[in-house]
Amino acid sequence: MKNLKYYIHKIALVFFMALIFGVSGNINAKAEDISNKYINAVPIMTSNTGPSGIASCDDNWNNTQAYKAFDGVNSYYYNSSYHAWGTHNTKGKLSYEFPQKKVISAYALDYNHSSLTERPKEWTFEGWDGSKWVVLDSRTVTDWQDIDKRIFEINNTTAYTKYQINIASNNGATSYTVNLSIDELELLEKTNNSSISLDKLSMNLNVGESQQLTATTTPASVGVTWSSSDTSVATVDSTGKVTGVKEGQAIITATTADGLTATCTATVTNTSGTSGGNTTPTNSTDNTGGTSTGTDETSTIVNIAHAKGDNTNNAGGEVSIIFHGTADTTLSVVKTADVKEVWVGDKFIYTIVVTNTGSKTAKAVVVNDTAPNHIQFIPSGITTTQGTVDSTSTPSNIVVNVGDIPPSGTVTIKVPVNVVL
Ligand SMILES: [Ca+2]
Repeated sequence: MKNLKYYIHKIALVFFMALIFGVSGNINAKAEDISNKYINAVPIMTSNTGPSGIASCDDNWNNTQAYKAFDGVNSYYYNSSYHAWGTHNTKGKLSYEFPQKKVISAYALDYNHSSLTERPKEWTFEGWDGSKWVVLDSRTVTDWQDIDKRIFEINNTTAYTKYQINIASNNGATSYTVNLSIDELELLEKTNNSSISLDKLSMNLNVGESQQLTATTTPASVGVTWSSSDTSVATVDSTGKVTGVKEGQAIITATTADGLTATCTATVTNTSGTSGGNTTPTNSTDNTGGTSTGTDETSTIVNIAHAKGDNTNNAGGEVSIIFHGTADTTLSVVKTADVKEVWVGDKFIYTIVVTNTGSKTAKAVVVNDTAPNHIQFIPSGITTTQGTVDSTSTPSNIVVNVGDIPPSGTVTIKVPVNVVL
């Protein structure tokens, strides 16, 4: 019966919408599909603190704790258990705190058969800015339907860690054990807030060998499709499993439904092991050349980082420092590697130490480092004792906004890298 009722409700809703569009003419002939525009940012909660974040409220009845409005079940009572947040009061506050800031662009209240008089009538939706609640939305709803999911879009572009619905009144219940309830509350992110990354920037595999690539997406449920730039070298299946076909290099691309991509370079070698060779990064004292000195078997990696401030010269590695007319302080850059010799597939760390050797503060110093052959930076792993990694950083070029460096001041930046063929 429940399914039939739901089906009839859906038909009625579709008909109602068709009627609205018929009356309003062709201006909005196509309804916006809101369900694809947003995704619930709250995980299915199994307690007030698990699996992540914190559900809380100002008051609840024993069996209708705060997290039950986030437990993925849009019913008050289902399968012999309570699945809604509820309080005896006719007003109340229900909140969810994320582990990190999120831009919530809409929220949804979802009910399935529960009492209409227990549902919120007047409320505000709020975000916690660290010192006070900021009202993001105000509503009055008196026409709740038996099965009803309402999505409220809000014009919010600020990231908050904590959001709450602050309900001032219900739709009339006063004599129940629970007079105010929420079957399910969703905090919705725009799906175009999505991102994708892969667990490997590069991989090496023999002909016939397979390795798994794993994509991490935000939101977590964004669908991923996989492709190879050269399926005669390496193929990839629908789960991200890469298989070597013949010697060579192919770019494996993971693409989200929104069209965002992340790539991994797959290098396929023969099982004989004669190809590949080694590469040697040098420390700064060896930074005398910029060209490959080896054959296919070996070569030397020379990498020079540069630092420049608004009022400084452009300094790099062991190269001589060039003065410009307006420069009034000097920087030095010393770059070292934590290894002397590497093989394809290795990881190691470059350390860049920028020192102000002049007598005035170097202003707005930016460190720039372009990857040489065989090196892929790992921007997400970069650490700096001062400043931040610029968001434009890529595996082939990193930018660190160090900021001001006083005379004799030093900044140390550590850059993890992958060695690729
Ligand atoms: Ca629920």
